[in-house]
Amino acid sequence: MHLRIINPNTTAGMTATIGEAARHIASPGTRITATQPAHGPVSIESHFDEAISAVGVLEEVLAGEREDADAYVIACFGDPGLLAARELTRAPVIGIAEAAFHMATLISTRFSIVTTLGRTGIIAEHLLEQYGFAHHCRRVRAAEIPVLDLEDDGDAALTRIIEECERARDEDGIGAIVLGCGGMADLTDTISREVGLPVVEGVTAAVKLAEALVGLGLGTSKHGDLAFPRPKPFTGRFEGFSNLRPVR
Ligand code: 5HY
Repeated sequence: MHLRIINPNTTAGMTATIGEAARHIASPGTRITATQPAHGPVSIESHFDEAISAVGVLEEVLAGEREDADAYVIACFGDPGLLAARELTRAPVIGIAEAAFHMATLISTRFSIVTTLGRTGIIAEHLLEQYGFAHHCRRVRAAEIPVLDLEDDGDAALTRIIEECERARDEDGIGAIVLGCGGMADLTDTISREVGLPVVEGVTAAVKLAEALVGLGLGTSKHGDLAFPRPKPFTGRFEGFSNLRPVR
């Protein structure tokens, strides 16, 4: 199968980290394309960043439709554009937050999230409510590191993340930790070893869920709200979205 993993921010180094983690965990028959939008924020750390990045996610899904992608992963912990992306394809589209929440509840009754900046914690809280996992999550914590510190100052960022994970382990009454950033995709084993708890990371969780859905012959339902968007003119910078038709 062909899996298109979309890093919604425009930092190619983070896309490479995400792609490498995905390829490491993917089954032999899974071909991974890791990509990011040509336009958008270099990192996603606010509601504004999320909103802008969603357009790039949708453009990447449309590109994937032309390249016969069998499934998509949206590799940002805010799952930007997830439902809109599902409207554009019959393939499965999985957000890394949703994937991580599902996986965490299969191995523990309670988990905490450790993300980057505290100001984005509300986005994870909204997703927990939206997806129905709020009562499983004890706390959304933050290492208080800018997202790109994961690329630019990795050792110091890792230390901060481990310290917050240790506080979660000791204070939150949990059985597992969810990492709250696509840029943490390569840190799972190190953190789990240091902290002594199972660590669930969204990119790798989403890759395995995508493989499972494709293997089961399941894709995005076109009955109801995730049907293809009604074709219509779009104006200005979005003129290219005019009269969209399903590619397949
Ligand atoms: C992410 N931002 O996964 C989120 C992390 C966050 O650029 N990639 C980003 O804090 O929401």
